[in-house]
This record gives sequence, structure tokens and C-alpha cells, in this order.
Amino acid sequence: MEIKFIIIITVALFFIALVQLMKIYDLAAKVRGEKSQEKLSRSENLLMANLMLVFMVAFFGFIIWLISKYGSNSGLYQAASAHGKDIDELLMINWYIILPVFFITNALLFGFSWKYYYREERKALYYPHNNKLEAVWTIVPAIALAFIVIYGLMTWNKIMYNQEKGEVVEVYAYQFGWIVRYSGVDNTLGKADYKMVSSSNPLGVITSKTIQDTYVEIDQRVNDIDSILSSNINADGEYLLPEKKVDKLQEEFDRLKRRKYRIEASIDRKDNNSTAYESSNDDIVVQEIHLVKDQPYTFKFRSKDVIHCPWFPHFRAQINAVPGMETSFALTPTITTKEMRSDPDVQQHWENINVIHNERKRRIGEPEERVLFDYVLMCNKICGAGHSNMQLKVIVETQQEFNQWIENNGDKKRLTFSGQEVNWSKTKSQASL
Ligand SMILES: [Cu+2]
Repeated sequence: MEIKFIIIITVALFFIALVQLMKIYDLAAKVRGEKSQEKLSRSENLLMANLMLVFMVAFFGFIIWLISKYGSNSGLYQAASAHGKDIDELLMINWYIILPVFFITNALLFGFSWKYYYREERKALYYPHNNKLEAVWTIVPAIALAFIVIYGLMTWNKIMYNQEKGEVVEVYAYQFGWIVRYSGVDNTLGKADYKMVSSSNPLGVITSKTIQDTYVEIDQRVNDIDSILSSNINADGEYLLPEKKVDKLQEEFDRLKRRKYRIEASIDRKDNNSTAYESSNDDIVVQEIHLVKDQPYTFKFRSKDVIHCPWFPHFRAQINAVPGMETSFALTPTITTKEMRSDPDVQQHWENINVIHNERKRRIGEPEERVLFDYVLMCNKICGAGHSNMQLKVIVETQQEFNQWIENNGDKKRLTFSGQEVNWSKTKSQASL
């Protein structure tokens, strides 16, 4: 880190020194009464022209090197979802259009600068207008752009509106992490409301139990504040606490009362509560996303605080999670984690990752280990200081393995909103048959 910083400073200072030197050179030339910058000799102009060509070759070489090094195996591998191939095709068609245009236009730009460098005896051709030329360079890009836009729209419609609706899974984004909720046997997520959000109910899910729990939580804090205030009062009715603290407590007191009133008025439906919020009862919250191969899923996204961007790179799926609204997309994973790990591209890439990983491990004196590929959910929007922590492991497996997970680990890690045990895995596997 420090070395990098010193290098940056050195390079910056070098350029500043260079600019200063050039200024001095210029001034010295003026003092000596030599020719000014505007009048360059023919050989100087030729040198500039040749440097243009050198730059073009180096620039093109660098681009080709970049493509060959990072283009073929960028860590995205083959698309692991049903719609992924469409996205990849769309992207590749764009590259097939962009790259030739890039090479042609830049070759013309630098080629012309080289060929027509300034010579005193040459006179530029006065050529103010040509309708044919204007038409060509307007119509050709227009057709190319229209093709890209229409093709993109068709792909978008296909993957957003013509996908099979599947099992509903909610992904809730917050600074900085994800909470995942499966909708359970009824495939319907229970209602949620921000007024219900608390440390024990981070998603704000509504059930008769969470409503009661919230009341208890609010009442407890209200009583706490009440007793703090009433025990710190003197005979004249004056508070013994600093004024600021009293204000703060009273404010919190009012806020809690207001929140309880709002829950009572708009969320708590008293008698029919049990049926209105029934769909929450079999929802479960888990620590990892487990998906069954070839089964369609509908992901729904909410955000607690700022705009996040849930991204499944290997499934080629990404959408913003926006506070106050729900976004969603459907996808069907087509390759299990195990199958992906035996893909030659993945293996080769992870061979390299392990070399770098273990080099670091050795440097800090930790035992070496072998890390394996895993699907991942990441946040693709710089959402704050802990943005890079927003990663969640995703596992794609067979139905059998999925049931096993629910039975072994899923249950231990899950919270039920009803407070009752739901035999989720059995009914789940029956439901999907
Ligand atoms: Cu984020």
C-alpha cells in the first residue's frame, strides 16, 4: 500500500517537473530569439506523425492483450441459468459490432494524422460538404444502433416477462448484508412492514406472534423510560438528569407510543389477524441460498436503507433493490455447484486463484488451504463503507441434496415467524413433485 502510494507520488512529481522543464526550455528559446513553438521543422513534424503510428500499434496491441488475457476466462464462465445464454449472446453481438468499429475508426484517426502531417508545400483540400457522405455516416450507425436496441429489448422482454414463475425467495438488502427468506409450502411470502422492523424481526414480517412480540418490546422500553424519568425527579418536580438527556428520552417515549398506535391502527387486525397474515407462518429465514437445479425461482428484492444491487454473476442476473418498493426477476439455475467445479474453465481459473491465495497465506504465516468455486450473490452498487462485505454463498444442488440440507442444517439455522415448527422439507419435496 505504502509502496504504491510512493510510486504514484513519484510519477506525479515527474510529470510536474517535466512540465516545468518544458516551460523553462520555451522561455530560454524566446530569450535566445529562436523560433517559437508554432514553427516546427519538417523533421519534427515527421517525428510526431511517426509517433502517432507507434502509439496506434501499442494501443491496439494493449487492447488485443487485454482481450486475450481477460476476455476468454474472466471468472464468469459459462452461463449457469436458463436465460444466461441469451444475455451472453446479446453481449457478444455487441462486441462483434463494437470491436471492428473501434479498430477501423482508430486506424483512420491515427493513419490520417500520420499520412497528412504538416508540410509547408502541401495545401489542404477545401471540401466543405458532401450529401452522400453525410447520409452514409448517419444512416449506417442509425441502423446499427437500432439493431442493438431492438435486439436488446427483445432479450429483455424474453428474460423479464416470459420466464416461468417459480418458487418465491425474498432477498432483503441492508447495509451491509443480505437476509434470505423462503416463502415455504404455500409459495407466498408473508406480508411485511417497516413499522414492524426490530432486532428480533429484521424483515418486519407480520404474524400474530411478531405483532405481540413487538408490543412486548415497545412496552418494555416505554416502561424503562418511564421508570428512569420518574426515579430521577425531585420534590419540586424537576428532573435530576441533564436537560438534553431528558429531551432525548421523552422523544423516544413519544416515538414508541406513536409506533405502537400505528401498528394497532393499520397492521393489527385483531380477530382475523390469524388468516390475514397466515402466509408468513411457513416462511423461513436462512443463512445461505440453496437452489434446486432446473427448478424455476422468482426472486423478490427489498432494501432496508439505500439502493443496493443484488447480482448473481454466474446466473447473469442483476436488479436494483430500492427502499420502499419491491423489485423482482425470475431465473432457473441449470448447473449444480458440483458440476460447475468440474468445468475445465473453472478448474483452471481456481488453480490460479489458489496459487495467489496461498502465497498470501504463507506471507502472513497461516496454513495453506484449497478454496473451491462457489456461486455467489454480490452487491453491485457502491452502497457504503461495508459494500464489499455484501457477499452471500449460493449453492445449486439436486432436490435430494436440498431436502437433506433442510433436514440437517436448514432447520438449525432457520427462524420461524409463527413460533411453531413447520415440517417444511417433506411437504416441500412433495409440492415440487
Ligand atoms: Cu449494497
